[in-house]
Amino acid sequence: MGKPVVLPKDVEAQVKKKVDEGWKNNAFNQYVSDMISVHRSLPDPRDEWCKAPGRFLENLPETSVIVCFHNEAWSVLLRTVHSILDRSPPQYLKEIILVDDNSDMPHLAKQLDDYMEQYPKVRIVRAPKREGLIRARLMGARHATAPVLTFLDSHCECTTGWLEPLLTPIAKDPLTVVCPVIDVISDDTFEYHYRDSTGVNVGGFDWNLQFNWHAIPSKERARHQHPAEPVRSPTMAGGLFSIDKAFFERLGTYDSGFDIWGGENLELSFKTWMCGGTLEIVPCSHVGHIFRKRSPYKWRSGVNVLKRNSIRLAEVWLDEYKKYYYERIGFDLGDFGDVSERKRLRENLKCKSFKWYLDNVYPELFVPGDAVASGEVHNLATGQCVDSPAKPEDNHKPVGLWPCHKQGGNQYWMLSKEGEIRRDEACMDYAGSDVILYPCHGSKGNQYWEYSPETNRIIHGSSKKCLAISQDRKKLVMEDCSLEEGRQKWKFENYDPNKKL
Ligand code: LR7
Ligand code: MN
Repeated sequence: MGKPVVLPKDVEAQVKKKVDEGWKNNAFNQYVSDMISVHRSLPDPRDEWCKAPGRFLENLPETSVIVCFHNEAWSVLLRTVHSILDRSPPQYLKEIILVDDNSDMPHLAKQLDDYMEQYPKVRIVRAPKREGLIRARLMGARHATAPVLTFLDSHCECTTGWLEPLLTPIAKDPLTVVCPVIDVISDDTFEYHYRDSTGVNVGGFDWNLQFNWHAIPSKERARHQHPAEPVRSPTMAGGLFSIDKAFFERLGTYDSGFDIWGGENLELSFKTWMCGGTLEIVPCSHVGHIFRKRSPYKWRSGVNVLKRNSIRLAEVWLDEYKKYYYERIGFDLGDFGDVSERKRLRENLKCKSFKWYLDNVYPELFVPGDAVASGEVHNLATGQCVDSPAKPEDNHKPVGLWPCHKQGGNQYWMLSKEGEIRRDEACMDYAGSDVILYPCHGSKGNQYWEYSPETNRIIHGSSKKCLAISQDRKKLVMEDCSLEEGRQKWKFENYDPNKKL
């Protein structure tokens, strides 16, 4: 039933060795997975709303489920396959295509062929050389014979009723691309975690072209009567979705120049929206996924694969907005190959502009060009600057100080029209103690700041206190405002009052 397996702390040395080995090879606890049935039962995570009779269409189109893997653990791969076989209405499951992306773990060769022989719906195709997950998926798609493609990672578990809610929106409108809710399977205990539909998030991205999750915007929420209805999402996580095969092909599938991992999820998201489709997350469909803290397999050596994929993506789909990504990689584009064919594809499809996408599909995204001020935030009395790497792990931590260095980087801040001081999705936030970074929430409150280039003060909106450097000059503090106090005087670079709301 998806309950955790917790190993005792004092396992004998031989077991400990196996546990460590499992972690090393897979970046999850393979030892624990091997203890659990490959047919394990799971709780039914759906809202009652989803179970009402007639909620989903009957006579849905068939789907080919494509699962790519490179060196997946035996029990984990089998549990993925069995959860599909055990929990999909047979009339909708045409086949499962396992694409072996040139694995070298011995259990994935003949042993896998022999095992799967008893399941006529399972087909195995093998890449003669390592392709990476994007071209492996394309290989799977070429072998697929059903009108709908469903992609899953090789460490997933489908729950009761997962498939009908995915196929229904596609049956109604084949330009709809749908994703299930992705539940977390613990990488350590294999516990299955899930929440009801009120916890559903939608996908976004930042200007590093990294995918992220958000609360459902209020405007989207207002379109719905019930939280379990499909919600529009600007982007998808990438691994788990269904798409009409003809639509996937019309969109030019993926850029086959994408190597190994990454970027393809944003490519498909952007072009789905920009070229006439809709992307939705379907709260009635739950599929579990093992989230890992590191990638266990080899990437290419000597090339930054993800960066190269992202540049190809930016070149083809981002129009004038690509500069924001390029700024973040120091305009070091390197050799990203030929994208002329992908550009032609976009032209032939007559897709809308990226500006249209931002204005209509993802208006919540902060566009750096709209900032009222940008650059360093310089303390006039001390020559120190507000400084933080602003990485996700810096969220909830105090913002630092460092001598101003004029190199941007950790000292590059933007003042948004809405009065946020931010770097990408991290905002300066004051709730009464330290000035910290916090994911931007867009609701002003503790993230609202007023900068005046005349008084050089930065006044916090809700507390009316002034941003200052402490007496010992070591940290940022909030103080009662005083016009004389140099420690409260700041200069925000590149201030442009015309950009104010
Ligand atoms: O070279 C490779 N060949 C492969 O066949 C590398 C990987 N793979 C397989 C791999 O075995 C796995 O089944 O491809 C699948 C995805 O690889 P993961 O599990 O290492 O990726 P991930 O889960 O960390 O990454 C997410 O982002 C990727 C970007 O390219 C893909 O879109 C993944 O499918 C995607 N996973 C999800 O969306 C699940 C939810 C994660 C989140 C958020
Ligand atoms: Mn994965």
